[in-house]
Amino acid sequence: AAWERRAARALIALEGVDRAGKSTQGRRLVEALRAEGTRRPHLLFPADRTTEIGQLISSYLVREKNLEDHTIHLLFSANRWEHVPMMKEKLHQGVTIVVDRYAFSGVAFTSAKGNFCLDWCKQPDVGLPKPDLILFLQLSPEAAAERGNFGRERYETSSFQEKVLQSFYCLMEDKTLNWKKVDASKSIEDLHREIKSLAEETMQEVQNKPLGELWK
Ligand code: ADP
Ligand code: 2DT
Ligand code: MG
Repeated sequence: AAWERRAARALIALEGVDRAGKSTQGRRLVEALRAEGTRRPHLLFPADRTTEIGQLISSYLVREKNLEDHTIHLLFSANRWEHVPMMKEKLHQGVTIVVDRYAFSGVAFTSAKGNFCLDWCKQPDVGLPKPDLILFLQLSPEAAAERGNFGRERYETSSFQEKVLQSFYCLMEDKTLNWKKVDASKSIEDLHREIKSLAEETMQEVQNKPLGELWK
């Protein structure tokens, strides 16, 4: 239908090290888009801890459960795939989706463990809906560690986060993806304004464009 083609929809991913402000900005962005009349913008946490797979992931992150490194990697990917039918449906209806972390976190965290090649890490997520915009919230691991609640979960050490950051830099070299780096040391409000304007620009640009497939 004509309205479907006219509808501005975008898939926007927020990435960055722990405590960079992804969840804060994801909530703010969706609220702002909604207030401006964008149809039902949707916020999704692909480390969604509510599904059965998500509960396994959650117990791993809080150190209740140990899982072998390949296994947890595949579970994170499965947790994204289980949302794909819903994501496609919403995007086709013209609904913008903001994802708080995506396949890039999957690859960055697992490859930071060492003994994993980037290519192996990417394979399970090949073909996922391709984000129209990936916002990278850039913050030094030292600055991140000074923010609230750091250090409670698995992966939350400055040395590991430093490796994660290096993996993200490798992924950002892929120019087939629309990465935009933003300075996450700014105030919540300033960062929000910047992110909102980048999101709106993208929503305009992707009108009428088909949804792409990630890493394909
Ligand atoms: P993430 O989802 O990236 O881990 P959060 O959005 O949960 O990060 O934010 C982590 C902590 O840092 C929270 O306590 C939040 O209030 C705070 N915070 C978020 N953005 C900023 C900012 N721009 N400046 C200072 N503190 C921030
Ligand atoms: P948050 O609740 O702060 O987002 O923490 N992770 C996440 C992975 O290792 N692989 C993934 O695919 C994803 C999405 C990052 C979730 C933690 O899980 C890590 C931090
Ligand atoms: Mg978060």
